[in-house]
Amino acid sequence: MKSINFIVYLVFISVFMTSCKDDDITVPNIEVRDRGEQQEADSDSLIDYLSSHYYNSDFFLTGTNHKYSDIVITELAEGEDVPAGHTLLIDAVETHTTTYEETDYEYYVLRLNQGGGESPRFTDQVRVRYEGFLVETGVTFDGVVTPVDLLMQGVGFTGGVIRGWQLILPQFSTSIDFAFNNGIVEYNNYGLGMMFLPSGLAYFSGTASGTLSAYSNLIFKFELLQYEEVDHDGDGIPSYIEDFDANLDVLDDDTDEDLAPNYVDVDDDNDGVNTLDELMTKTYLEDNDMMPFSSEEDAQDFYDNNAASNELLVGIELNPENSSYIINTLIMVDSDNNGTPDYLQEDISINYNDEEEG
Ligand SMILES: [Ca+2]
Ligand SMILES: [Ca+2]
Ligand SMILES: [Ca+2]
Ligand SMILES: [Ca+2]
Repeated sequence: MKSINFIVYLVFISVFMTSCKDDDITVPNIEVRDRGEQQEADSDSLIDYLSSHYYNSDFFLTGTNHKYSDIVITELAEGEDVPAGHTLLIDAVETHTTTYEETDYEYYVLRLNQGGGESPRFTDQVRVRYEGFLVETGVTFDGVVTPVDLLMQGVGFTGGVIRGWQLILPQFSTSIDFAFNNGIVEYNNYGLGMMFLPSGLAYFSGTASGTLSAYSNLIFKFELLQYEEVDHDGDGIPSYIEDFDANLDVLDDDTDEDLAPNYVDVDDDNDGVNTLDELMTKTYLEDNDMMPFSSEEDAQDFYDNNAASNELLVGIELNPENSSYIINTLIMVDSDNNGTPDYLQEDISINYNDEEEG
């Protein structure tokens, strides 16, 4: 199921909101540790955990709709063999590496179901169910039974998830579809897994809640149910594309160096024409054989097979006049063909929404 609805966050007020709450909370003096040294200790602790705990692997051999609560983790007792139908975590997890805050990290993923839908980008909003617990004590510190929508990329102090989630959820896919059963949404074939995170990809020296101490290594069981593409500044360019250097960080892309990163900048090249006006709108009423789109799926298929690489899907909507479907897109025009689209090039300022010029 393709997510075609953009979510637009108008963030200009919240960007400048400071977190007033900080004044109300007594923040203990937390020693700021070296990330590299902390990672060495965290890596040992995670490997210890994965080598001494097993899960009910046979349960997940068939079926695509298991719950995160079906995952049972058990500590291996002294001298015990892993029971039949179970697998030691260290023999089942994928090991991934990443560099974050100039530190090399390893994190681990247990992939129980990939999911039949599409994968979110690190800037999108995800609908998840999850439970988080501590490597050290096994104590649950966070979790939801009812699906919750989370904005993965925050703005200022608003929204955002830990780095581990930004890295791992895009490696899974959402549900392929869903049905209503007695008023309850039942998702079908969604991403299901676990993640094992060093503190440096979690809260590091900060904390999320009272039960969580600084420098905690965290484990999450999760279900990735749905996602929606997010365009934080509503300028027509989805936020993941505003990560222009594609390094999975939107904070270091600021074309016009006005200190507002592109993903929260409505005029990315500061040429006086808003980004949205530097994009050309395009509408498809019918396919190449001049047949109107009779269904949303037809229209989506046409877009998937025919869209140009500089073309963004805005939406597919019903044409009330003839009950066919219309595809609306935006073109990131590059007038001088120099590889830089107009909206990022200060010396080109064509306004496609201005009828005088357009
Ligand atoms: Ca945008
Ligand atoms: Ca922008
Ligand atoms: Ca501009
Ligand atoms: Ca150009």
